[in-house]
Amino acid sequence: MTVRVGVIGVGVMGTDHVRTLRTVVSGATVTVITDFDASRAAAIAEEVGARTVATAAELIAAPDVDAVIIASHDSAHAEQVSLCLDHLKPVLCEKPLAPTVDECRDLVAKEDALALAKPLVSVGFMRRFHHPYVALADEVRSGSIGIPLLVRSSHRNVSAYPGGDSASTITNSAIHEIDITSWLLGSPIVEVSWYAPRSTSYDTSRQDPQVLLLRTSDGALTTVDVFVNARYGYDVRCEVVGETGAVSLAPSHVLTVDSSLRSAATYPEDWRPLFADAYRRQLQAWVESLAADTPTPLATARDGLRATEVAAALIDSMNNAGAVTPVRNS
Ligand code: ISE
Repeated sequence: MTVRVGVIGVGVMGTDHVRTLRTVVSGATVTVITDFDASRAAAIAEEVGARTVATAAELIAAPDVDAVIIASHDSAHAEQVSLCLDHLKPVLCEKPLAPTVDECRDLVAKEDALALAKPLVSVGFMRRFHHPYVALADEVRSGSIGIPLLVRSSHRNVSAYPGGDSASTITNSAIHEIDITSWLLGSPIVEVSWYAPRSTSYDTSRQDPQVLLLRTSDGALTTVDVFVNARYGYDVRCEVVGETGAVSLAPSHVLTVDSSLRSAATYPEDWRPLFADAYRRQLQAWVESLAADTPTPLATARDGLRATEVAAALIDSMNNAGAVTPVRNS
């Protein structure tokens, strides 16, 4: 069976998903595309032999769409996922599931009320499919570094999307660190606090960088620095420090150039080269689960809700002078 996929939103990520499905994922074909920019939708549709429709609602209802990918603006996710649930269509929604806890809670409740044998909603926390993170998690679970005590993570982008603010740094970028921290440690985040150094002059629309402290229920403490206008390159770091050792991701370099008595590392400009294989593996796993009618191996709507609950606690802390803030679970 070939899974016929409709893609909502063909900006940076949606276009990447369309091309990944077309070139390196088996068992799926992109049949329908929509974007608020009709010419952008038409160009990518022509590239892969898909058709376009004017709205997300039309795409979700289309008879030649078996499953939907949502890569639209974060603020549109909740409404579009909800429509997929109305039509009983499996959906892979890019992170965050939605920027607010209320929206995520409603989606989880709506999916639960359908009482289906398998969830329809998957969330694109693709780092769970990134081989180095999987190896890091395996090493931690093997016990080789003893009980984990500290995690030190960094998330750096070259420049932020226009139109964001300090809260969207958390709901759009740091949300990856939130999900991967509890996934790596196998322990939920129960308490957070937010800190700010002097802010970069390159972006006056938000506090940047931000420093986040995440305490998991196992007692480990994670520090995250998230800097979305770091200029020098796309860079993700993670080290887990345990009682008897430490383990960390290899650097995010795509190249190291040795020349003229110097060694220079080259960073990617954004996350796509670094996580290309993770996106491929995530899409392949999703398509295979749909074809085999087995439960999604991706993050679920409830995982999306948990991450947004932590993001909400961080935003509360940000608005309360960095107060230590418990994570409220729905
Ligand atoms: C973007 O949406 C992503 O998902 C990237 O992985 C992340 O690094 C970036 O900060 C986000 O804006």
